[in-house]
Amino acid sequence: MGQTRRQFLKNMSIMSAALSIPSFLVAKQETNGSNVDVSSWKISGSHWGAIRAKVENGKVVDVKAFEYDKYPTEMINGIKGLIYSESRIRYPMVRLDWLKDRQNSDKSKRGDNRFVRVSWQQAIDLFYDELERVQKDYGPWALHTGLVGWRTTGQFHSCGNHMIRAIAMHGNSVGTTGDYSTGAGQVILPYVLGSSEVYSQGTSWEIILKDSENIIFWASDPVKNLQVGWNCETHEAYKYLEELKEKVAAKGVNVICVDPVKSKTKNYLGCEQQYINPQTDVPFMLALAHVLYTEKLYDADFLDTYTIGFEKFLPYLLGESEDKVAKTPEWAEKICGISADKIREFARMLAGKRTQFIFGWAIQRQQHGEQPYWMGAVLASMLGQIGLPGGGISYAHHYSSIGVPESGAAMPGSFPLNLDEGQTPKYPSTDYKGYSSSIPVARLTDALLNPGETIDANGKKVVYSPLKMAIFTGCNQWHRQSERNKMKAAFQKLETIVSVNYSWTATCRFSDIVLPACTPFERNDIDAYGSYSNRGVIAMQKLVEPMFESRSDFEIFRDLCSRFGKEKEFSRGMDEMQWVEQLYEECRQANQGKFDMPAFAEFWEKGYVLFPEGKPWVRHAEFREDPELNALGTPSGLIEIFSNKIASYGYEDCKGHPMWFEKAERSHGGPKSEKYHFWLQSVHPDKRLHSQLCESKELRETYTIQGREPLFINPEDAKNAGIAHGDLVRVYNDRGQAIVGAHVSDNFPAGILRLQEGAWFSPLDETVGSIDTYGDPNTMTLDIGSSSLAQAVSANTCLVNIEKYQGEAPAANGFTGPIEVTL
Ligand SMILES: Nc1nc2c(c(=O)[nH]1)N[C@H]1C(S)=C(S)[C@@H](COP(=O)(O)OP(=O)(O)OC[C@H]3O[C@@H](n4cnc5c(=O)[nH]c(N)nc54)[C@H](O)[C@@H]3O)O[C@H]1N2
Ligand SMILES: Nc1nc2c(c(=O)[nH]1)N[C@H]1C(S)=C(S)[C@@H](COP(=O)(O)OP(=O)(O)OC[C@H]3O[C@@H](n4cnc5c(=O)[nH]c(N)nc54)[C@H](O)[C@@H]3O)O[C@H]1N2
Ligand SMILES: [Mo]
Repeated sequence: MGQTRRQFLKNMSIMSAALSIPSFLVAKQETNGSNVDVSSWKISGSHWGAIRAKVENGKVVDVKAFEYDKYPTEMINGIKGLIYSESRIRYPMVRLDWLKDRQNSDKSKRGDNRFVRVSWQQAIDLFYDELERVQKDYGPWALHTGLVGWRTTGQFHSCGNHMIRAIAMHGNSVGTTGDYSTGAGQVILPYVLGSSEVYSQGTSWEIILKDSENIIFWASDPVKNLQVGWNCETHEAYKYLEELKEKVAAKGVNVICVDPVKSKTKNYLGCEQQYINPQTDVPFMLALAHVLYTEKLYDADFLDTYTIGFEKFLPYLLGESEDKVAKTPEWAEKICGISADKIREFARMLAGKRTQFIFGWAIQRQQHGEQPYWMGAVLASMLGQIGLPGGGISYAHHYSSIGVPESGAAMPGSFPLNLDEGQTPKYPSTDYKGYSSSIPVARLTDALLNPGETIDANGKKVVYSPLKMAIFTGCNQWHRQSERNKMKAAFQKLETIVSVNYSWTATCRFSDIVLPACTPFERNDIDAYGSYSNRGVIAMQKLVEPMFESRSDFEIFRDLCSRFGKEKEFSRGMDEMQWVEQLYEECRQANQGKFDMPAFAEFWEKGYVLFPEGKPWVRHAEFREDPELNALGTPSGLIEIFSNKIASYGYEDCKGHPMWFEKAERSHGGPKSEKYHFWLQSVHPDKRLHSQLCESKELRETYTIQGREPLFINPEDAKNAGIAHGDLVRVYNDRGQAIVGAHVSDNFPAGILRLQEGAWFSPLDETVGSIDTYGDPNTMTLDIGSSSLAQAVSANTCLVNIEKYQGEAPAANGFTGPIEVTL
């Protein structure tokens, strides 16, 4: 994910120093540095923003927001707890059974958490021996490496890059394609709009605030999700959300959240709510299109000039194609739960005014997740406002302050991911024996379980290889992937698993060799300030020395390379500070004549450089102006309502135009809803970044219930199940079960439950089926590909049941690290 996102990052403002802190974001006023002189405090950066830290006697004693961050997040209150967490990996550890029998170990014992402490020397030797064995006995098809996780910020210590480059120095491996975030969206949208859209800069908030009459937040919760960013987050977008709130209060704009639940954004803005049954956005959109068409409210000129294929979609819409079902409001209401009258009213409202659609990503993280995005583009095309100020469609305004104009400044590059020109691996073989050299990222469990099997993916065939060894770093596989019990079985196919992390996650527990990395607060680095706005460059100054025996990923992988004589090739003979300085200097040179940057020493001392804000901008405006000169990247250069290319693949589950496909399981009368009564949504957590910061005890204790992850539940549903706020609940389906704490809230309608992703998987024991004692939703989510096209994660297609937890509950066991044993 980092690499694709980085490609879009190019450009950025002097920020106003006035400090006003909206209470919705920060729990404690003290997190901002307004009333303390923090200029002598060290500076660092994170996904949660830039920080100032006070260090005394080698210990971080206080953390505050960077003085230019006007909207800091409460998550920075978790940083101390992260550095000093009881989950820290202290020493290199090797799983007991693996240490005894190596690749022939009893794999069913993986996850029993019994580990032996070893020296660094021994650990790296074991790691290297395994690489040698796998390349010699098998080949590149037997080794899995993946790098799309949310490793911490910092351009030099981008740990996935260290891992990929070091392993590439040794030999080739099976990598991944796509990511968990936008797996379906990034595959479908290039066919429709000619670019991935999801990681592209969007129309500036300033313009949306000025020109939009309707703003539709569709499955989008920016107030919650803008707390974090891919690079060091600036939180600048909140300024515009604050203005939007004022405009809503003054009735100057019509804002509607289309969402099965009341989101943080809806509650913050005080805007309208359009409830919708989960996973049924496509029927609602089809019915809106039907109204626009039959009432002649659509823009025929726009369709003629800027799109192709509407005429091939129309028979489906009108019920004149194979299925003979007209997609009328009366048809849709039974599925999506919005009355036919309301649908008509909604369509007329959209057409009458300048309308900006803002889509989030959770609706493409479901089965057939390609469809709502494609149908959204069709709807926006029918309204004819794509490319106009305050109109059209966005797929990313909840992400990394997209919509804040780019400064235009160059940002620092990163430690190289690939080999340098002329460098060759020790084992250069590229003979994959007919197997694929990469797999769609969310299909790993399937690949392990079905070696030799061929699947469809985006017009190609992927052949799974019999993987023998896997390396995980900067990601938490046992958080991000669905279906734990399936994983428990699948991982037994691997002979050796290596994990590098600073915290003892479930992924470490289910590994064989575990290496302790240090946190970003224990090393020096440099980062972009603002992932898209390119507002500046921030120093990440080492706050404290690496804890216990931890080392930076750079040192770990350099050490590995030294085992096969490629240490210098890996590091280019430079150390940490030489790299950081070089990345800064290259950036300074790229900006010369355009943006002033001080010499490195001055920058490092001060800790940051800020650039002036860029100019507001309208997405797709150039295309609208001249669709020939500024053609889209689709085969026709136009918006493709019908895609000949997708049609040519002949897939049953993704055809030539957007369609409604029933889900494998769906609440509110859909498949399996008679057996399992609740839809489980596993959205992104409010007070964490996925599984990061879950280990931070103080922060965790601000939301857990009896030490468990909160299960958000409607008051009526809770009452009917005999559950009170604060009770322990068993949540379960055929795939798994977990103990969680009931958080009763009327933000959630009947039949809908929320368990936030990233809750640390804490199984009672290693056996398949044992209960998760903390509340990871991926214990229960469904592991299927979105469709033959994207093969993306489908975690939001998930039904469960609940019951009050009876008897004494076992303690949540995931946060205390390994059980240390001796051989
Ligand atoms: N049910 C459900 N599942 C989901 C989702 C969902 O919506 N619902 N969302 C999906 C999405 S969009 C995403 S992006 C994924 C996220 O999945 P991940 O990216 O795997 O999630 P993180 O918890 O951020 O894991 C990052 C891990 O890297 C470690 N780490 C951080 N910095 C460093 C470092 O410098 N060195 C090393 N060695 N390790 C480091 C952290 O300790 C942490 O364990 O989850 C996916 N899973
Ligand atoms: N605080 C915080 N912010 C984050 C992250 C984090 O972990 N924590 N992670 C970052 C990352 S990696 C990513 S990928 C993005 C994720 O961004 P998204 O995937 O957009 O975020 P979610 O919070 O999962 O879901 C957003 C909204 O979609 C709604 N929704 C779910 N299913 C449906 C549906 O069927 N129909 C409709 N209409 N709405 C639905 C949910 O109720 C929720 O309000 O967030 C980023 N920001
Ligand atoms: Mo993501």
